[in-house]
Amino acid sequence: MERSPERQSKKKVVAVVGGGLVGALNACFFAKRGFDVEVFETREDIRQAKIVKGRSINLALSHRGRQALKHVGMEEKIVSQGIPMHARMIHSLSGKQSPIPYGKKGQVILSFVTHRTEDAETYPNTKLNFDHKLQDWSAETGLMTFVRPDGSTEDFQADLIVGCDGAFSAIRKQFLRRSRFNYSQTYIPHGYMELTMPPINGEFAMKPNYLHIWPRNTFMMIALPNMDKTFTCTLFMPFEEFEKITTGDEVIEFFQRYFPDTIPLIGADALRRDYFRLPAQAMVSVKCSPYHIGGTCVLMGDAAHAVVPFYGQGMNAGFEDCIVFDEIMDQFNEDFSAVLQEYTRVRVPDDHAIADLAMYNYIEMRAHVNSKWFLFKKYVDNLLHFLMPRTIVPLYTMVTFTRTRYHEAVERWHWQNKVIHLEKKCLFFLFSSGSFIFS
Ligand code: FAD
Ligand code: EGU
Repeated sequence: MERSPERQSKKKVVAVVGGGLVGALNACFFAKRGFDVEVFETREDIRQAKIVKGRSINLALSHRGRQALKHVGMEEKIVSQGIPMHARMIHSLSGKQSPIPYGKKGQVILSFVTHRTEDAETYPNTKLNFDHKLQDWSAETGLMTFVRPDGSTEDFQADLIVGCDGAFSAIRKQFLRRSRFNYSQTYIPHGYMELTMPPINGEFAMKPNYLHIWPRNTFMMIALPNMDKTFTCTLFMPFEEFEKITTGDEVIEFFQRYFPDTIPLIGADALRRDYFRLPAQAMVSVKCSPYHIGGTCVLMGDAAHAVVPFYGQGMNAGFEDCIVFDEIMDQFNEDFSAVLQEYTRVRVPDDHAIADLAMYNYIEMRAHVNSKWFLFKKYVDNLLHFLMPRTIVPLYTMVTFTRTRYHEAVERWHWQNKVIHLEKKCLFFLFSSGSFIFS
């Protein structure tokens, strides 16, 4: 069956491939502009599914993501379904908990659970096509072929194809065949595993309005609160170490050694069982450019830039992609070839910057970040900001609580580090020459 874009409306047809977080939001942006939007998603419609398969991780939503939701009038709805976190809670090995605020009052990040594709359907000019897996497409004609669960295929043609199909993008495969397309992907040696911490006597097992962190160099655990009073704990460690643990007793021994305070909270029996339920998951960093082919296809979200999760920015960056694209649509009057070219020009440096930052933070955390070091670093960050609020703004503040372009945040960070370094030198000089003079 072939569906053609000739409809009553003369508006162009936009096909969004991938109905994940970024695809669903993007559909709203295009629908708001009045395009005919078709979303194609491999998975079945989760509203009808009996069991929701796979993992539904909770994510930290911060300023960039919220701004994007605001553009399509969804900020309030999503925010009301999330839990605000105004500080990190650092768990030391001894079980001591120390909070470090993110910033001023009102500077919070939100913990919320994903899977909101259905929100896109509030627009009448948007159609959701679940059970549609993109198999192949042509950059020349814009013709896409989808496979249905029964094995049949379906073709579709659109004026614009928006590839939001995640880190292993099928849309991106066609880019790879072309000349002058840059591409790199890196798997990090760490994997992650999710464990649930249930409520105790109907209440959160730990303080809810925090991002709980157990920094142990190579091993790290993070916990985010859920609306049902559980926490989702994410354990990060090298695959090698995951594989070393093969029995329930070894799981307990491992937790006893590194995360003893969590054993009674997760429950020893649950730990023994859940550790072996799913294998550890891999994390990949993908960078590429350009993001477009002519005036017919553009990549956004993880399809364009998968980042490792060590800045909590993957989804936020993908949501910001949608705003940036939308702004360029205004500037270039919805002329796709001009818009796509400009989008690549503007967005590549920023997405590459956040990919690099996230990787840098991964390397730094695994190298020497234990709870003392983490507390010390954030304390110094916040102190310098307090002393010189205009000169020194912590990097995470620029990344998490502003829409400063990612590449500018990095430049500013380098500059600030030079200033700090210079001040340290001056202080040292004053101190040492002073003690020399007075000695
Ligand atoms: P995805 O969410 O991967 O969606 C892609 C969609 O495309 C899927 O629904 C898939 O079924 C569909 N699809 C794939 N192939 C096809 C095909 N051939 N045809 C049709 N459909 C297809 N980000 C944050 O901002 N904050 C966080 O706290 C955070 N924490 C994270 C923690 C972990 C452990 C990980 C791994 C990531 C984290 N991220 C976080 C990153 C975030 O999950 C991703 O950046 C985000 O999900 C990307 O959204 P997306 O829509 O681009 O891709
Ligand atoms: C990792 C996995 C603390 C959810 C980076 C901070 C993260 C999240 C930090 C995950 C960390 C790390 C920042 C936020 C956030 C911190 C941040 C990381 C949410 C530099 C569900 N990171 N994350 N930085 O500052 O800017 O608190 O899985 F441990 S939110 Cl790794 Cl702000």
